[in-house]
Amino acid sequence: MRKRALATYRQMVTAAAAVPGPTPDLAEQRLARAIRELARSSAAEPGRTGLADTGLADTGLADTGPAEARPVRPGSGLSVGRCLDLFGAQLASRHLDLAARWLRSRGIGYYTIGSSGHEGNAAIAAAVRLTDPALLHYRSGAFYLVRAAQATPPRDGAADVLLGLMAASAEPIAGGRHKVFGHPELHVIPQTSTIASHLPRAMGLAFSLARAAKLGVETPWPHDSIVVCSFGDASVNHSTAAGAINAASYSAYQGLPMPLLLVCEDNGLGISVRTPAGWIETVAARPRLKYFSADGADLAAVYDVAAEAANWVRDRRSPAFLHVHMVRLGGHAGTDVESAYRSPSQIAADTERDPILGTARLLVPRRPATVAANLAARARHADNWPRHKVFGTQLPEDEGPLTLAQSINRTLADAMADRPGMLVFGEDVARKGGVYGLTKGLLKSFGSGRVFDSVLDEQSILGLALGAGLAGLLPVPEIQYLAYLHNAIDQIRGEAATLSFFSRTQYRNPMVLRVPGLAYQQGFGGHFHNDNGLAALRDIPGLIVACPARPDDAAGLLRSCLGAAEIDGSVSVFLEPIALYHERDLYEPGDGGWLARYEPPARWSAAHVPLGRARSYGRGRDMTIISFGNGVRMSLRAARTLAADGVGCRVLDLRWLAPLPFEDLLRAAAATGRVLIADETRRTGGVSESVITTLVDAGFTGRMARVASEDSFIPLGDAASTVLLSESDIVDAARDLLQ
Ligand SMILES: Cc1ncc(C[n+]2csc(CCOP(=O)(O)OP(=O)(O)O)c2C)c(N)n1
Repeated sequence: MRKRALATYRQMVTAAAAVPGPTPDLAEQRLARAIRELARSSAAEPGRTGLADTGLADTGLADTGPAEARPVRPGSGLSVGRCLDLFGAQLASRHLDLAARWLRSRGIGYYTIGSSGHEGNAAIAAAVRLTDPALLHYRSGAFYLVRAAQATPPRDGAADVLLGLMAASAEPIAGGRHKVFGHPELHVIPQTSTIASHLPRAMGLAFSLARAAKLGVETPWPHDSIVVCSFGDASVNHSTAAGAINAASYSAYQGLPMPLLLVCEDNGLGISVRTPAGWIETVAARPRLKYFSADGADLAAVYDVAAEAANWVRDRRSPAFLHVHMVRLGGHAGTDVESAYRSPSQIAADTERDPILGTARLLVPRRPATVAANLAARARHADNWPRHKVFGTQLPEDEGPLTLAQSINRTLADAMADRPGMLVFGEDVARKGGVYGLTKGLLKSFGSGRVFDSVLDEQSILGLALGAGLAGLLPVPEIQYLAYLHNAIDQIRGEAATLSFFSRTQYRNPMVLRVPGLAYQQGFGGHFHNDNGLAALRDIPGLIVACPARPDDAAGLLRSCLGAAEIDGSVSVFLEPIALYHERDLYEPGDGGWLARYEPPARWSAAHVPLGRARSYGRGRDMTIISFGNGVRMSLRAARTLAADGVGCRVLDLRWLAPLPFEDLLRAAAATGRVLIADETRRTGGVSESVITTLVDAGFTGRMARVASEDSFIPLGDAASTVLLSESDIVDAARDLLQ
């Protein structure tokens, strides 16, 4: 999939670079140069430009053959193959928006109003005919690209658009006079930037197509054409739109033919002004104007509804109003500072409805459920579980506050009670119940067929898990200490993480690997029992690394990892901070601040910890301390010390170390503009390197500092504290950062 997207993009830029022109003018020369650069940068580092990296795994759907003819969703008229083509157009349109800003930043592009968030209009182009005249909204990049591809021979629509952005004289419709979507061969009639001013003409054209046919006068369009006219939601209030909609309805009411498909691309905003909820529906509620609506993030729905609406207009020669719910991504235009009038949560909510991701989800096979839905379904069946057989008369939710170790133990037991195929195995996990008691009682409850001591060989433990996952079981192996994972890590790197990738998702080996690790065991055990190196895990593509700090998070994170394994075949490493296993207190001895109650099944869905969501403590406005694992408790204690100095901190527990919780991280950093990362892993190759890089890449301009453990193995005895991050390191660094 990604390859295909990249190919589309490269094709697009190479073709644009080769746009012919008898005497290339300066703009064209600049364009060619700009595009060559763009092509080079995107080819070299697609992720860095943000142009081609959709974060999608290869789905295997790029195959040709019968699979492409199947509906992309049962009951939809959109085939997989067509959907892939439209997805290419959607991506190319998004790239064009990015290219517009890129060109602008170099002073060689002159227009940055984009189509981002509106790419669902690709399906509208697919649902009507090439020969249906179209008068388009200025966010119709994807529509235009689909149309261009429909021409014989296909046109390179991306090149047309790029030339328009650069005001090049070779631009095919306006000759560089303005950036418009238009081309006679594509039957796209160009529009000016005066919003809604094209609606009266569209109405007039629909009327005239029918009238010309009646009069026996030839037009450039077949007699059964329909007119497609798209516009924004704020634009419907303009008197030109109101007049045209009224005239269309009025004509139809009188029984006159009016083959007009009005398409309102509703993103809820007109620059900064919100369209009241329900307003568009009232505008469209006109006599003889048939109303249709679709979710613009759902390409199959847009296609099906647009096809139905187009057929309705074509067959009856009567107007229809297609209301498509879009989002606007990246502001109104390149110059627009959206944060001045929209809250971060509103902006973030729109990104959740990104149509590109919507199409990607459509194309990714075997996505029957989300982890949240999986949890909700399990909660519904909770009454039927043999929970009392496992827990006796006292269910874990009635036990009172639990430690991290107890919480993990109860979560494992609950998960096993509900999943007959779940296995727990590793060194000493069965009879002994684990070195730290984490698997205590499981053998008794579930028997030796499901809970067993393995051979003393980490490679075999992981091999067993790989085979179990392949066979349809849900393996939850344990590697006794993080340091001992390394002698077998290729089973994770070279086998577990790659099977799905190299088999194009035809095979998978779901697994949740529990690994007690990290340091702070008061000098006991030295490096091999205090390993704080995670780089080897964080570097494995697709591997999920979860690290709970608190008992309640441990339960939520573990359930999410199990759910992801079941649903997606994910491989997760569940890294348990040994030093926090039996910790009870946060600030003072006996305060019980590090204990938490166990959630009953009915609350699992509400207490769900989605992959990629961090946890925030406090609302201080002076500084954000970002941490994980043992660092969370130290940071909370440091925050209390700093509060006594009058410094307000908030603490962010990353919880997920791979992939990092990108958006929560940025939000927490932006909330104070001052970030301290408290990282118990090593300064080199540790987690804080990635956190800093993430912030820098995202354009965070506030102050940043980090404290981490030394680049050292961890010695025995008191010497351990000389290399490990300490609470006082955090307090000192915070004070320095405030200077
Ligand atoms: C007649 C007219 N008045 C003002 C403008 C300035 N303007 C450009 S876009 C826009 C908002 C249009 O919003 P909407 O119709 O919802 O489309 P969207 O940009 O949200 O897709 C305005 C006010 C214009 N182009 N034309």
